[in-house]
Amino acid sequence: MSGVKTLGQFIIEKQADFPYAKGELSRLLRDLAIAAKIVNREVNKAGLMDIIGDTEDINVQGETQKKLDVYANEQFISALKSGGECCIVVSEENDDYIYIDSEISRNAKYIVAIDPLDGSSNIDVNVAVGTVFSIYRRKSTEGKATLRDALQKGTEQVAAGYIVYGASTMLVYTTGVGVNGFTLDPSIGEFCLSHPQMKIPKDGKIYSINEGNYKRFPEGVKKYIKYCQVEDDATNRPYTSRYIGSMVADLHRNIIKGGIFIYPTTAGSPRGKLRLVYECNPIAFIIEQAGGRATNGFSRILDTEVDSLHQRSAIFVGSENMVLLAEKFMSEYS
Ligand code: AHM
Ligand code: MG
Repeated sequence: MSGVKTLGQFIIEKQADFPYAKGELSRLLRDLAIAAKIVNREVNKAGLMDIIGDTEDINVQGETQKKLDVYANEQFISALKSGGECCIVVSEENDDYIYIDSEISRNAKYIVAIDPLDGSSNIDVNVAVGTVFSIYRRKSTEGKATLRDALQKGTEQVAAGYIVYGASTMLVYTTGVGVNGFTLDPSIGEFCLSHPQMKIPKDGKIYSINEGNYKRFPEGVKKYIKYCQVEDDATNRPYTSRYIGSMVADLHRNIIKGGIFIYPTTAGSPRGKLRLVYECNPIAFIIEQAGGRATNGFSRILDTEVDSLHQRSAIFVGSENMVLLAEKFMSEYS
């Protein structure tokens, strides 16, 4: 085990970086990591078990839930309940926020927003899926935490992370002091530091967008896609198109290799598809901490006012220079 640093060891070492270093945030991260391991175990077994397939429930977005979405949601909520550091959970799978009403959680200082299993339509075909989470400090100082505590701007996040259940399972997180990535070693059941101080390249040559929606895109996005496809040696074009349809997996690849991920507004979804609170904000925080850029095509994701738990947003995220150029196309043509 020499030379290996586990997530648990790393979190304890880094506790002094936290603005409120009493150990609660460390314990909260630990709780999330425990649930991630349980979800990972089930995701890995998905092809073997009679767990694949739609349940009859429809989630608040009107989409059919997969059984593993439900399972992942239960696991994360249950880990947060028993950990005692979180008073409110906002989840993609629950219409309303969940107030944790227990003796140990009553004075808890943190709020967690989570998409327990993102990209779940990929499970049936054995393609990577992910979890995205965001952590806020409770603002109210007395009584029960309220909806207002849950509707904080992205700039207020104290930590955010994702787990990608891929060829290997990785947990990547930030507490606002850089981004670190840990790979799950299944033989010892621990996330081990494998990608310290992750930095996204300033430029890249991968663009990730669902081009099937091309005709419904804003003019600026159409023009940017055409720019990516033009041959030009000086700028290394044409770029490569890569789109998995699992935001976490698409993002993770682009962080490592350099690239841009775009989910714009479309004619059918004028506010975008992805959800601000538990998809765009955590991803934007991580990317900015890795040296990249995240906007809605015009302004910074993290500065967006949050009006509702399931609010949607367009997102342009990734290598700084690529996002800047896409924004230029947006301001010129959209
Ligand atoms: P989900 O939260 O219902 O899984 O939806 C989010 C997913 C993202 O992971 C992915 O980037 C996007 O939806 C793909 O959408 P589309 O199929 O429209 O390209
Ligand atoms: Mg999602």
